[in-house]
Amino acid sequence: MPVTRTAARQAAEQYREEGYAVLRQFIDGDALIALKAETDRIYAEALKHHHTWRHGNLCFEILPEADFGARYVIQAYWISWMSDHFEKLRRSDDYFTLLEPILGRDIRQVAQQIHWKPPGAGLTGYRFHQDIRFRDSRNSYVDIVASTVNTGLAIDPSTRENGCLQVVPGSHRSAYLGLSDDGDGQIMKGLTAKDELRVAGIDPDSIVWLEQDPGDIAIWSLMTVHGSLPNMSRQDRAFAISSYVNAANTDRGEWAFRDGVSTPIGDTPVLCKYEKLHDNPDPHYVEDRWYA
Ligand SMILES: O=C(O)CCC(=O)C(=O)O
Ligand SMILES: [Fe+2]
Repeated sequence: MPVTRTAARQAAEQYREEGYAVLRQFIDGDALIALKAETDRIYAEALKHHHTWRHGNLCFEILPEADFGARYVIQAYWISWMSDHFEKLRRSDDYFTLLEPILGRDIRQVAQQIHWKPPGAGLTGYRFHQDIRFRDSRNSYVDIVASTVNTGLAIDPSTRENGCLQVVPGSHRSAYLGLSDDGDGQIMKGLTAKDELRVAGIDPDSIVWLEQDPGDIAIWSLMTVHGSLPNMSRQDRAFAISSYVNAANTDRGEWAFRDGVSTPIGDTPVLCKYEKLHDNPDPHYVEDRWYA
């Protein structure tokens, strides 16, 4: 069933009030089955690489067997470059219906990711943070917070056991809190201590666990405090994250909608949020062992 404008308006309203919302059954039926099959295909393709691999904006983040006993894929970036399915999904009518009440009719996309939490992989949690920490080039945007919305589509069930998203309602009104910036700032290493939240003025009891059935989509802002635990179950959690920006306020990102019209990616990748795109646009391995 297509997303209704009423449901999208309600989600936008909750997003403005609380900093997040969930729209249930954003994708269902055969479309959901096809999405799951395509996600499995991408995982298998990524798993052919022994280490993290990059080509333009396309990237597979690999945990190598040398360090983890088995090889795991934990993230893929900009799969539009290898998947016609995801290329069409990111600029589908349903996404436009969801985004228009928040961003208007001219929309670019600066992030397209799948996150997996393969059972046994260990490093599959995301400490609490605000996504603005991942926007290095803030000068490339006017009013970056109001111009951006992040979306997370559950492909597998996303549950307490396998590390669903957790959000702090109302935190989108706060300043940047510096959560998880200590040490090397890697958000996938370790867990957030409750005291770290308290020191930042957040009551750990206010955290909302956003369980999602496959096809449910969550939205949150660049300032909304959120995180997720590592997978403690035998069920993987594939989750498709896309970040969209009001195109009037940036020249970053791939076009998604021009005056509401779905717009495909061009022949070459454009600068999104990966700053080093033009340094080495050819296929290459990245062996930085950030997890060590
Ligand atoms: O996949 C998740 O659970 C959350 C990921 C996240 O918050 C991020 O990548 O910024
Ligand atoms: Fe995040």
